[in-house]
Amino acid sequence: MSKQIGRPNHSANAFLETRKTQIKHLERRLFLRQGLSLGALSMLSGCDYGTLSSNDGLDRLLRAMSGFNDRVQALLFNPHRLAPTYAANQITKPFPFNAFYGIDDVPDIDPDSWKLEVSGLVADRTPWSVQRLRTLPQESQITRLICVEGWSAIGQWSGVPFRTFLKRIGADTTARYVGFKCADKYYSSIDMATALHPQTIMTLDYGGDPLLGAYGAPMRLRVPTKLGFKNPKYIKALFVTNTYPGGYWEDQGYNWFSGL
Ligand SMILES: Nc1nc2c(c(=O)[nH]1)N[C@H]1C(S)=C(S)[C@@H](COP(=O)(O)O)O[C@H]1N2
Ligand SMILES: [Mo]
Repeated sequence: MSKQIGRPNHSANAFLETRKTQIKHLERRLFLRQGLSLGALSMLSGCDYGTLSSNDGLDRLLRAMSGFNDRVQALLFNPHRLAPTYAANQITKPFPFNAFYGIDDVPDIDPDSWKLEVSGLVADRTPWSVQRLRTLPQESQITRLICVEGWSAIGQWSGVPFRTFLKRIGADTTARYVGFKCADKYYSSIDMATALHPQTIMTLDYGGDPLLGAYGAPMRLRVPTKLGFKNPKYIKALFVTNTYPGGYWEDQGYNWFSGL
């Protein structure tokens, strides 16, 4: 490597920090303008636009774009901004059901024997029963669930604020992701900032009564700052990790962050 001329060598770290800030600003500008060209994206994502002839190349580019989008959305996410809340008389009745299969195939879980498994970067891996989750502080919210399929509905979900739970199990809240495994083979994951958001709730009740089977009994995550598919139902296990866990729809090309 040739000797650098003209750059003060004491400030390599400061230089890198400035560079990172510049990149953040650039990403933000590009995102706000929504005018990012394919060429610019392929440069940023390290894909060679010139060899974009194969499906494989396109696939890689699209994945890189989505990853890029995730990073920009994570940068823009304001952990203190609350999703809108509504009045009780605005609740949608009946609340719609949605899953990747029909309502006749929803998993039938016995809430009395159900246990939530906890693993990964947490201090306490003891499984949780519904009764024990109910001993933790509960909160209630009336918010809107928005599905990418083009419908939305207002409902009332209550349960344990997820950040209360994460603190209680000694989760490493500097980790990047929380992943979820569901009883119906569905799976998903969220970023830690969203996991710690005050409106992210481990839902046990809907409309003041225990959650019904179709809506994710005995426990589903309610995340009003994200699209519906990032609200896993029938959760049987969760884990804290730095390894990207993906998700059922996310792995089929839906944008992973999907913030609102
Ligand atoms: N376990 C599980 N969770 C899931 C799904 C699913 O198929 N299985 N579908 C997701 C989608 S796409 C949406 S829109 C919401 C629907 O929640 P609802 O049935 O309470 O309306 O659940 C999400 N969580
Ligand atoms: Mo959805």
